[in-house]
Amino acid sequence: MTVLGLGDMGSALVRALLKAGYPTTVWNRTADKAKPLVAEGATHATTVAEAVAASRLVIACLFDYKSVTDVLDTAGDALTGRVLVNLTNGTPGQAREFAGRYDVDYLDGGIMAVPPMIGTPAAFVFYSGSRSAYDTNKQVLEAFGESLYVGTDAGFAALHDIGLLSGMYGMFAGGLHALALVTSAGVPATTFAPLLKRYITSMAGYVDGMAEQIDKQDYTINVTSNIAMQSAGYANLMLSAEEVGISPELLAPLAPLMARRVADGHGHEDIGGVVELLKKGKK
Ligand code: FVH
Repeated sequence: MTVLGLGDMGSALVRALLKAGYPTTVWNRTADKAKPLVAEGATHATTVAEAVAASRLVIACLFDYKSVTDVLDTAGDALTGRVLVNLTNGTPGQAREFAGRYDVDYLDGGIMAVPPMIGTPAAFVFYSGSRSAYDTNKQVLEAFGESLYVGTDAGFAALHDIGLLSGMYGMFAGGLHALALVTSAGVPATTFAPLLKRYITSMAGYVDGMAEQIDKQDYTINVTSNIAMQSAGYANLMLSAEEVGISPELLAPLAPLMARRVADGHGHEDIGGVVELLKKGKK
């Protein structure tokens, strides 16, 4: 196997391959980063072309798509006929455009783990693009964690990755707002954190009901708390932020969306209907 990119994630991928017993050739722009991996059994290539030529399966894990093309454009003909798995974070559009750039069997990937999780059961990775590239290399790829193939559209791994990251950052936004609120009133963050985790975990279960509403475009099913009530309660989140003197900017955008659903006559429905407003695009 060849791994291009030995940042935190690339190095973790190499260690997982070595641990699983796969001979691995590595390349990185800053060559020094290869040293500890060579000490652990990897082979260092001094050029991208040499690294690519060393293996049929080439894995890229670099900073962004521009760095991937900067690197692979120097490989020349060495790439022709290889399987290229790109685990660099990007948008679905970037993945689709990139898929046709080189004469390779292309698989795009989205890693749902941080480096210390690689190679543990907690890690999973989305793949999309060439089905044959996935089927042939699934066993190797599972050295990183569970592999989930999400379709032949090369953009789908990034779509799923960005979807999950959107959920995560939404949770972080709410959590950061909550911690700013309570700590500004003198409650230690460490005292509040277990309560925050408990409540967020129990509320996560409502995603299933929302998903059913969204697929059926019917926000009158699975209603546990109607949006008119939630909209009025949400106004208190904004007022409380003002009272303690913290910025409401992380949570403020949801307030007018909820109010619009209520004003449009959907007050008896669930909050899932906000998705209908988002799908209309930017106002
Ligand atoms: N680390 C994480 O928690 C996340 C988890 C989910 C997936 N992401 C994505 O993985 C990609 C790599 O992330 P990383 O953590 O390895 O990132 P860095 O440690 O910053 O390493 C970046 C590597 O990219 C090389 N590089 C940057 N620009 C160029 C360039 N123009 N030409 C060649 N190489 C370039 C850099 O090389 P160097 O600075 O060591 O010379 C590193 O090898 C990323 O898409 C995450 O979003 C990680």
